[in-house]
Amino acid sequence: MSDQVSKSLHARAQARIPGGVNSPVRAFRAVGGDPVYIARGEGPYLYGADGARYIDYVGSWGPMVLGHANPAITRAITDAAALGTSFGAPTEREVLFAEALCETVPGVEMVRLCSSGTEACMSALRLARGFTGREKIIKFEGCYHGHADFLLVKAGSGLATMGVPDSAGVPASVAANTLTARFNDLASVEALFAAHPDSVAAIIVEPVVGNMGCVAPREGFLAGLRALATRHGALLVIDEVMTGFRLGRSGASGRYGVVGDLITMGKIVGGGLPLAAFGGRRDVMERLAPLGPVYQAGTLSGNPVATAAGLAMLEQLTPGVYAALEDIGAALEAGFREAAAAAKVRVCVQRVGAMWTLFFGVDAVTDWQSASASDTARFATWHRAMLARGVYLPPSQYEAAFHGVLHDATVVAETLRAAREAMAEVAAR
Ligand code: HOZ
Repeated sequence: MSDQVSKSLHARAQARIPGGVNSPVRAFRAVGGDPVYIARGEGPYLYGADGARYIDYVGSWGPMVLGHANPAITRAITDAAALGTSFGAPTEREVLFAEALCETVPGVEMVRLCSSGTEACMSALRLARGFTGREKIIKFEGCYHGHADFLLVKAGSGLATMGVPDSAGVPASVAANTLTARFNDLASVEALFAAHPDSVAAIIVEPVVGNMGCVAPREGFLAGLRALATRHGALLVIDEVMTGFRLGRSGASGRYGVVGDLITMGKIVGGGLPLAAFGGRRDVMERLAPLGPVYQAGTLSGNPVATAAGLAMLEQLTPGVYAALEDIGAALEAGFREAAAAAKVRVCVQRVGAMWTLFFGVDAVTDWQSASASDTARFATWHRAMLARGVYLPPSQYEAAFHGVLHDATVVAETLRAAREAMAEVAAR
């Protein structure tokens, strides 16, 4: 598909926006070619600026579990916007939203709304530091929790994609308080606690990693983190920005039966608008200003239009949605495996519910070491071959793909037809 409109828009964008994009992974640098400029979305489809239709497996990097332009969400947004778009003062919808999150997400007794996953993680960790009086944070290599300075250490997502896991501009003194462990390796976490006694405020973890591609926790890993955090007087912060309301109504916490002290949420909770949240234990949350000394704020936090979209999203997330997501995921997974086997392409298909990744050239991915061994050149060929056949995948080996409930049998069949041809193209390279 040659998209001259996108090409020309991208040339103009690059003159005025660094790299032509407002978030680095959108630039398609890891897969070659120009990004597709999107004119509109409808259900499981995106339509490019030149009118071409794509089956969308990026889903705005997670939120579009009900598809694009969901009628109830669109109605809620327009109704709310007609009453005013921002007040910087409390509204009833914030209360309803907070109540809904507390009723649904394990461990959430109180919640504070903000506007992005970055803010949610940054604020939750400030709170953890304020609550414990400790400074160090343990994160996992290849995990990504937004772009706050102290979290850009051995980070996944766009940093892993560009091969620069640490960012310039982060003071060494700030990064020094971030300790990194190996995902799925409890011994590496224990070693950090042993080396830094009484100084770790929190462990933060993506319970199912999406930011090095999709990587599931080993049996017992999350429970082990829970036990280690408790034993060492640190808080467990579960980053459910990607997994929240995707891996079930109660997120990964519910799916794996682990309760964090703090939980961060974003993406799906906002119904596609800028809304995120962090919440957890009442005694911890009560340390936030104005009740406590830990400051956190935002003009657009709890925005009336965003909470309207979020509530309209949450109302539609029934058990039937999750059953459908699981069935669609299973069909895609089986089809991708068959396509790879038929073309004799070495690939490992990893999926948890409605998030998945095809890692090329490896047999299993359990942590950043194994993820980074994958064949990114083959991934790039696969990406381009799928895009040429109208299937829009995340433009990086190190980003999970997401399907929604509207990726029905017809859409899956079309995807798998493209996959069989694309795998043959990968094999031929
Ligand atoms: N951080 C997002 C993926 N892990 C990418 C956001 C974007 O580029 O829109």
